[in-house]
Amino acid sequence: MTTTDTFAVEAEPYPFEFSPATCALLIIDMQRDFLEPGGFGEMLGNDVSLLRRTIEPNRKLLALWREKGWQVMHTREGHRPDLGCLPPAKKVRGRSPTTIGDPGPMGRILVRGEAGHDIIKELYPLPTEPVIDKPGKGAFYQTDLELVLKNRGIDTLFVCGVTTEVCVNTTIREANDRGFRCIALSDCCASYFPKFHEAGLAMIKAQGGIFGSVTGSKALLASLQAREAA
Ligand code: TIU
Repeated sequence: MTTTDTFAVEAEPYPFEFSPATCALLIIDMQRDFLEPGGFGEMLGNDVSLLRRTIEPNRKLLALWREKGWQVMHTREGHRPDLGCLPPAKKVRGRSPTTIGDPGPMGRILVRGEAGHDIIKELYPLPTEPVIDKPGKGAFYQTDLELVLKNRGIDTLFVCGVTTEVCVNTTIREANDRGFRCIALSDCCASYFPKFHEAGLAMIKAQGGIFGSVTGSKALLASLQAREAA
């Protein structure tokens, strides 16, 4: 691969071209707190099993990205142990008897360093893969993600993770405003509400791809294989 190599994948609303040298796989918040019982997701009243279908396609895509030597980054939503970065308005939202910072079966809920805050073992980051800790839903707010992307020469993001309409959507909107090209991988994203997953993807790709593009991991893998066979 040279830095000028370009690829294309079938996508909506039109084929998406990218150069591996300037793209990154950005995996959003695939944390135990969202995907396993006893964490933040369940505390909010959600059925966390609805997100688990994303694990296998993410695992396959991550394996391919690593094999090719392309760039990978991960994010985690969570707060400092002293809760200094937790807005009071976020702490009380949901009116749950247990809230962010309180003890749970996987440690203090949504707190950095606790078991529940960690990324699930199937997608565990390598030491060379930046992990961006974010206090909010968007991965750019109060983080150094933009600086890391700039320093690594990245202009295009393949975005996966949970949940589609919350942290994935917010991050893609933030990235789009900062001039990054985004494509969401539909089967690698999920919501606790299937209709919100569909709506979240529809909002990205509507109006000529107002925030970005959408494809599936199978289409992406197929296009890469076809390219190799050519
Ligand atoms: N609740 C919900 O759907 N999502 C979040 O709170 N955070 C993320 O999406 N990561």
